[in-house]
Amino acid sequence: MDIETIEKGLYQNGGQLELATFGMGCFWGPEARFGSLPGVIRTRVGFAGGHTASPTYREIGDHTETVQIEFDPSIISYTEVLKEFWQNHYPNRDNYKGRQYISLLHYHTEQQHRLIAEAKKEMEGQLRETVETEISPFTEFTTAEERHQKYYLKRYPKALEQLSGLYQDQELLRDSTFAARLNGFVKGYGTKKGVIEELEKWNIGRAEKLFLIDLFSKMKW
Ligand code: MHO
Repeated sequence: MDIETIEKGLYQNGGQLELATFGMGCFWGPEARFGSLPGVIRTRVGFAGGHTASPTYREIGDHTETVQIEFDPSIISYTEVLKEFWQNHYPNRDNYKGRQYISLLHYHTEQQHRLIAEAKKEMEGQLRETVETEISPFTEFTTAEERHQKYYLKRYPKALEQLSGLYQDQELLRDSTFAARLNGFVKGYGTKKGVIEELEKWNIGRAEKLFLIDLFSKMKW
């Protein structure tokens, strides 16, 4: 069974997926955090927000480490994404490495822009200070090197071996919802029971669902 076919039902839900792009420090952690959320279909890490050409991890230029997610807004709203964003990093800390780790929000639509303004006001009320997140329209996202994608899951080579039938190449692993959940799980977001309960709700075939649940339940880490 290949993962693309299995997961197709998840995003051909009749609805449209939405993009969100943001930086909140080293991108490994937030990729895992957002990857664990129901409604988040894909996560990728990369570089955005700067002007220098072809950023890489070593030559990041004036770009910022960012996470880009695709989500199903009928399951998780952009406002909920923003809440998760601001409640899980301190947006006003001193940045010791130029722009690499700044708090950054790129909006993809005018509606996102408005929702950011609302959520920011609320966050400022909670923090009792001005939120210094850089807010600007999305322009470009450069995907980071493979070794940075699903970073925590890649710390478990034994698990990767058990997954190798599903993921014949690295791009399939990077773009998979199941891999995003596993990456969140190994980082400590959510429980085994929670992941299984969510898989139960996935809009995919019964056999495919049982296959994934079985694989996850029996996984040797
Ligand atoms: N934890 C790393 C940062 C990696 S993150 C992808 C470090 O302490 O250098 O920037």
